[in-house]
Amino acid sequence: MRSSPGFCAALAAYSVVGTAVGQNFTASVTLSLEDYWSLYVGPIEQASINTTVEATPVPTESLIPPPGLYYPPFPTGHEAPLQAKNESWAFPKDFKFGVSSAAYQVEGAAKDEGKGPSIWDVLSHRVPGYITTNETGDIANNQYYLYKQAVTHENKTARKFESLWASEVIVEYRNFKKDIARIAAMGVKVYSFSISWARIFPFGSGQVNEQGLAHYQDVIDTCLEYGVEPAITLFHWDLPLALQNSYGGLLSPKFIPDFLEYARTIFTRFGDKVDHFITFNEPTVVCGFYPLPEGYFKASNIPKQQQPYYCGQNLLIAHSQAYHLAKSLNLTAQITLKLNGGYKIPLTNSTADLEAVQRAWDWNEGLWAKPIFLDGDYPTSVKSYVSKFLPELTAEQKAALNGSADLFAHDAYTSHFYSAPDTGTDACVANSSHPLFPKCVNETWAYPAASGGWALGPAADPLVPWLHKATEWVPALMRYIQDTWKPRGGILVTEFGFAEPFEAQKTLLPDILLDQQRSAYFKGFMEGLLIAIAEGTNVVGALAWSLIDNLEWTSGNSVKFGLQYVNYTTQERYYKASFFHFADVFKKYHEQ
Ligand code: PNW
Repeated sequence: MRSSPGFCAALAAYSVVGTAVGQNFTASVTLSLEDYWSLYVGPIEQASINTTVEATPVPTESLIPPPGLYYPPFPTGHEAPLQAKNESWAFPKDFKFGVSSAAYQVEGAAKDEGKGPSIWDVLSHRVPGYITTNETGDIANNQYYLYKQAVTHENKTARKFESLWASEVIVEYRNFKKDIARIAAMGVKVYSFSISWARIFPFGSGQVNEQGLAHYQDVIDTCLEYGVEPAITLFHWDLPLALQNSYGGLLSPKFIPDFLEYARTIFTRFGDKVDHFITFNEPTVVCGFYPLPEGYFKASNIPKQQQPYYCGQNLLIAHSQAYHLAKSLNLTAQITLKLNGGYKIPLTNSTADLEAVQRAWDWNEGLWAKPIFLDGDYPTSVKSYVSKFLPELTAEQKAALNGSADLFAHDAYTSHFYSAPDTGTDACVANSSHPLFPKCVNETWAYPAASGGWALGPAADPLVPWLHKATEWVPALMRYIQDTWKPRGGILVTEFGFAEPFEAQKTLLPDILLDQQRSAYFKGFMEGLLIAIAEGTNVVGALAWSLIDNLEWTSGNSVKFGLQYVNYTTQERYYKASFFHFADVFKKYHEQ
């Protein structure tokens, strides 16, 4: 379809869809990448820094640890404490201790160096209120240009912090912006980030954009230079727009070969330098974005209620094929996908609520985990619904799915209570107009009125209603995953984090940086993992969300998940107290 080699000049024939609700027309036109941007997205904001920064160091002052928590922090074992260091706790030597981010949330440079538009460029620019603050990822943290820090040198003044906060050598940190150096400075071992598919294939498939590949090559090399392991997610929701417009994106099986070609490109270029590839981030969430808002993308005739499951089946098949592709290319990296969800607690001891808990596992984790880790097929309750409309998975597809993950990667933020619908599960399952259909479970974070109606833990920011600190349930969650899906490579917690309440409303830097609730969350969560490990669960790593404040999808910048604050005027980064506390527990309990 495209004729010329350079992307600026590349032309493509695309089906154009109406941009207003009710305006459905189709026409075939020939568009340059520039035209494609103008038609579907419009003008893109530019950051003031729009070339990759040169090295300048970051100040030592930014590495001074915060005062203690209002309760004892992890003791070293040397003080005379009320709480001794727990000698039966340890993170194994090769534990993956890291921080995470995702391309659209941090990169900015939305239209630079040959990148094509993704569906998130449209959602942010064209769909009023889809991001409640009407912000965009045009500039975000400008990480596309600010990731880099050249080789640093030892600084004597900084050395006094060495035993406290840095594992190797503390370097000079005069520059506030360089993301990878700041990861290394905290003694963090892994940086988990995602690649923007539309930077590699501006139209999702077809010709490769070498500039995009060169960028990630340098990000990976910079990580390695700093002793930080890159862990790469191929797809963290920013689908190339052209794939949505030409065939409905993940709703179509045409998605599978395109994803595979993208995966092949990444595996061949970077496979020798990366130990962990994650194919998809949170299938439950990304498939839950379907149906997309009407009028902005190619319309689909798949019933809205069924769209998440069409997406799901294509995603599963694409994942399993990418897994086997990686193996056929002799990659030594571990390959998996990231699921999400918490421990599921029955609201009451009734049989109906216990059944609801099982349904909740089946519909949230099981529909991905059972085929991949157990037997190639959906849980019974899911299958009895999806078999009404989806093509049955073939024997070959099931065989490819079964065993297609080297470890269980899980985004394990919180936990919830589950109960059966008031009308009973069967009545809901039989009624597609029931508001809880097809999952047919109630979810809440509050104990029943008979138990006082308390929240199961302190609430995060009110704009993140799904999130409470429920870290007491972490050992149970880890145990459940291990016992149920028996992952051969153990469990990697790929995201966990907390939106400090009202943080976005704070204006004074010292107040922003002392994020007490997030610190308590990380302390509790890491304790939960230590307990799980001590009890014999194979937890192999923990990657905190997030490296940095970033664009929180539909909430924009109105909620903050960062371990670092970002001043969006200057793009300066500052460590929050929670980052120190997160690093502290690892230092004290990591086996040397
Ligand atoms: C993750 N839930 O999404 C995403 O991977 C990140 O990109 C995002 O910024 C982060 O969590 C914080 O929201 C989730 O409803 C979305 O349980 C929803 C849920 C969990 C994770």
